[in-house]
Amino acid sequence: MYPQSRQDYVSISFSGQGSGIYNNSKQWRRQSYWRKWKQLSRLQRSLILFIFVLLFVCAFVSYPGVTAHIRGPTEKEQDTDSSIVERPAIPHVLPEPVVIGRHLPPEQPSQRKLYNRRGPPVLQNRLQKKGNTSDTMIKDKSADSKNGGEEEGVISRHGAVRGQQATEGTLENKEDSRANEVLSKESAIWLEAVREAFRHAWKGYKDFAWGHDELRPISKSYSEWFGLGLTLIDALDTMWILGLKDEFEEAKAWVATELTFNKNVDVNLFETTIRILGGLLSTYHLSGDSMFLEKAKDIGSRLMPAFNTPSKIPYSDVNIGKGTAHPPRWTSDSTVAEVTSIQLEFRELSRLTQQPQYEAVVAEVMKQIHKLDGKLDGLVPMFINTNNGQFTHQGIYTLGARADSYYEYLLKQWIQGGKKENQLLEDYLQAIEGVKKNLLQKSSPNGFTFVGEVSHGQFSPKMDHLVCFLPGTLALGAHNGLPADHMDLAKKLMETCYQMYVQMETGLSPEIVHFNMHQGSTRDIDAKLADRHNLLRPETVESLFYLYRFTKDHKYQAWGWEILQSFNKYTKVSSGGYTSINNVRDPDYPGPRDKMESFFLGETLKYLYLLFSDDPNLISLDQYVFNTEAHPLPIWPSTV
Ligand code: DMJ
Repeated sequence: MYPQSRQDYVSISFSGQGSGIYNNSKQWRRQSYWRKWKQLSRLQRSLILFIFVLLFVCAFVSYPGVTAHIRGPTEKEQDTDSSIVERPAIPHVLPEPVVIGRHLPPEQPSQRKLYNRRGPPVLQNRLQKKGNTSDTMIKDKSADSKNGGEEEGVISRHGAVRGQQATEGTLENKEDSRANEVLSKESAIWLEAVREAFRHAWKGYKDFAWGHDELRPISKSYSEWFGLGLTLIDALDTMWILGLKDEFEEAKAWVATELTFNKNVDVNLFETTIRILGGLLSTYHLSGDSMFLEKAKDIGSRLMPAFNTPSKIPYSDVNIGKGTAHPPRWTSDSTVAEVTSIQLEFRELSRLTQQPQYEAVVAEVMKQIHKLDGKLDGLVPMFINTNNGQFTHQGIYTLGARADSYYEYLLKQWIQGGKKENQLLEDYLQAIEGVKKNLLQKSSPNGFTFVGEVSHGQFSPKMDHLVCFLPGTLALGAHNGLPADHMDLAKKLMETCYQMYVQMETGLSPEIVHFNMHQGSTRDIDAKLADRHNLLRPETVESLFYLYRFTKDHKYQAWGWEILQSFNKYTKVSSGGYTSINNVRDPDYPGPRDKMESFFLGETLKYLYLLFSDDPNLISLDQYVFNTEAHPLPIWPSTV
């Protein structure tokens, strides 16, 4: 039933001639223009005609698509052998701003492929010119082997790098500055796309999980891990960095008034340190608000009972209300990565509070691990016993789960402390040599360099997505004066991590991949059924951020842009939030897992934002060091 009668509609009618009839009205208007034209003097008519002709000529001359045919190729557009070089044109119009969720990339499959897989058109042009697209890289690799391993791919194969540069110089510069201009506009679009993604994720958290640990976006509910508002705290400094002031203020009010650590709850020492203590400390530094420092002191002191063990290697779990600690029920072991990736935060807490006990307990752990037997060329096993302080379950060496951030924190502690603690540096350098010697291999058919695992002397071509922190860490080391070949390796591994995304049907990486190494393989990367989930992890975009900061090579931004779009396409939940998925190889049914991990806001979106920003002072890597949960902590000022 209509709520109102049809007579209630407002009807618009034209009065006078032709009213209400579209055709008649047009005819009437035409007649009236003609009458007016005839009323003009001859001079007036000539003047109007002249202006029309002038406008037409200007438009014709300034339209490059038309004049290019007339002008023909310029000198600079010709190669030395006079054949016309195909230059991708810089588009006159920027791609339509991608407001996530409302304007997805063009729907035509061909366009979508270009846009999604290679970045926006301007970037593609620039990458193609530099021979930087992924396709070109694969082609280059085969060309390289034919060419005795020339590094420069397409250009150097012609042996004309210098000559070509000389003849193309001016045009290159013009194109470069124009491309840079367009790129900086695009970068503004990308930054806004990250903000939009954050707002969308935050909306879900706010609507359905406010003050709880994690959002369950599909069931519009939440899950509790420690019951400490984990996502909210993990996201604080991201909001600060993204400039989301209202969201930040609202979250800050919750921390000030609702957050309490006086709770009878078991928390994991490592997770609480990196996400909560790290998040509070970094937000204190960025905002200058001492409330965050007070909260950090509170949680820091409540975590200390974890270190009361026979060996001084901490237990995994602490009851922050009761002040008791214990290992997991089934073992007295702790994980090596966990006990060696709490140092940045505890050291900073000591520096800020002038209370040495925090630094002392974590330094003791490093000292013991430094001396332990059971390493393989600097590589550590995955478990350590809290009673006797010895490695257990020996024989498995990985840069993935349970060992990963041990390596990251060796380097980062050294940087945090002003590059003076040589033992940390030596352990790091030795470990990287250990990686090169024992874990590095190349895949077939495309020769991607990857980091596998060793299990009781056997190499396994398995790599966790977690390992993708390594390119960024290697690049950070090289930036801080470590050997240049660390940067070379970082670039190769970065390409591999990108391939882990791009070779999957959803454009998202699985949790674990297996590389093919035998001749005749048709694809480099496989993912077992049980390993095909994606938890919205940050490691690849984290490394892209470092690689872009240090090289300024825009292909890293383009790769990050593709990844963001894949997250938007396959993990975004319309009512708010993003979800982990079960199967990155099934674009028709990726299988939502109904969980948004706190690190999606704490790390993934933060690193994407920093990757797209061209401001090297937005968390300068010479002033800050990121903890393993992407919370920036200051590099200590030199005391000498
Ligand atoms: C985060 O909690 C940290 O980055 C940690 O080092 C590894 N796991 C997650 C993200 O994947």
